[in-house]
Amino acid sequence: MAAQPEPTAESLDAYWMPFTANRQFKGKPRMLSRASGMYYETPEGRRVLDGTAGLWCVNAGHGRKEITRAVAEQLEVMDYAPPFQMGHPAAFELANAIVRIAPKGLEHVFFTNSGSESVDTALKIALAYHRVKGDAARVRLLGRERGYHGVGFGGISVGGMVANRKAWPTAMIPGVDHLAHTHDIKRNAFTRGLPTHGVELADDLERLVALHDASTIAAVIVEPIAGSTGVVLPPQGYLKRLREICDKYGILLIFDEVITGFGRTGAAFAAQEFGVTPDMITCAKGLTNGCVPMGAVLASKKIYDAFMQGPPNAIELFHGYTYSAHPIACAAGLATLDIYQREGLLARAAQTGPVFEKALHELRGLPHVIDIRNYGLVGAVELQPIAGTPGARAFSVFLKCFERGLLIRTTGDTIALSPALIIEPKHIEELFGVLSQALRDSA
Ligand code: PXG
Repeated sequence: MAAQPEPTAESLDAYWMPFTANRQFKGKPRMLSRASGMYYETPEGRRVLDGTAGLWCVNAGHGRKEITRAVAEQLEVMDYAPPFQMGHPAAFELANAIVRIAPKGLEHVFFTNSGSESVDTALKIALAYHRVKGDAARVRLLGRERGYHGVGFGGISVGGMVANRKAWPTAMIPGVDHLAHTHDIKRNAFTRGLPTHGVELADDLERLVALHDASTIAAVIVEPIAGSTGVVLPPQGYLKRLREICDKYGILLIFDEVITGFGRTGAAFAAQEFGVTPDMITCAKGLTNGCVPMGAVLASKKIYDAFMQGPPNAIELFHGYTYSAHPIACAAGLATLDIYQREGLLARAAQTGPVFEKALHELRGLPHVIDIRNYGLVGAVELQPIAGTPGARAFSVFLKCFERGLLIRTTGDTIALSPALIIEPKHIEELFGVLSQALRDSA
């Protein structure tokens, strides 16, 4: 490929970049222009090992030809079909393919275009479900501190990020409350796998039931493993306990599996890995290997059946997107699930996980490392913040890694790693070689 011209300050001005320090970036841009397997390439031709599967989404690795072909073919055959009152075969095929790998009992799929839309869709389904059942007083939605559920108004409301509450204090939807988070370095630092301490934090749901009364609560939404707020793992037994309390009070349980879905933990969904079946799962990202935007809500038979009543010509759920089940996204999704199946990728994290875990925990003892956490192919290294400038220490490690050919992700002072499921021991060695040097150099 011909060398591309150097970007100028002017050429970078128009694009308002998301979740990005725009001025910092535009002063010293970090561009990616090609990708294949485990690597990106920069416009100058530098190889960069992708330690984050794009943004937790390219689970089968970059540049999968099967997906390219499926998408190109679908574009040729039919570019678009309206999803309202009309259907196309790939939409039904993909829904069936997702149900085949989903936890037993989750038998229906509603398509969206992102994780944020999946979350808002699931919350709306939860509210409408109780209404169609004649339980319209169940209007409260419960999330958790440090939760991240995307950027829609519903998602930021049930989410527990202070930055959202500071920027949009009056935009939160009413009737929302939050469980305590489960991050507890004092008791659980450097645990391998699920934290030993903290199952009792699930009882915080009992506190909220005692405060609001179960008859007003529609649903609880949690990430089985939270990613965006610094990789927070569920203590052993915690999710099971949440499920029990939800069952006791008729509250729906929603797992937000936007990052844990499609093999990240060693099973298709974290729900299966942790042996807890929610009433709904929200997903996106890995569904299409990140190639085409698409999300989905998986719903139980109980929920779907509750809606399938009333006049046969009536629209049962007044909700949907112009691009729900977009044919191109469906083609990408089908090709992606096919790769996951054929290559056994949905279980791969369980096999590679121990190699990854060992290399990750060898970073213990390096400067400023105050905790290391992992599960499947998720890893986190938490650093002691620099007093007065939270996030600065991890960001400087991020910059050093990128200079040396490794892409990591940082949130606050936590470094998050989520490599593609195709990662091999040689990549693991390269990844931690660069990261440990960057940590040493940042001392
Ligand atoms: N729920 C969860 C659990 C997520 O992790 C979303 C919803 C929103 O998805 P969309 O597709 O609307 O972005 C996410 C997104 C990070 C990071 O660095 C993670 C996400 C997005 C951006 C950065 O961990 N996850």
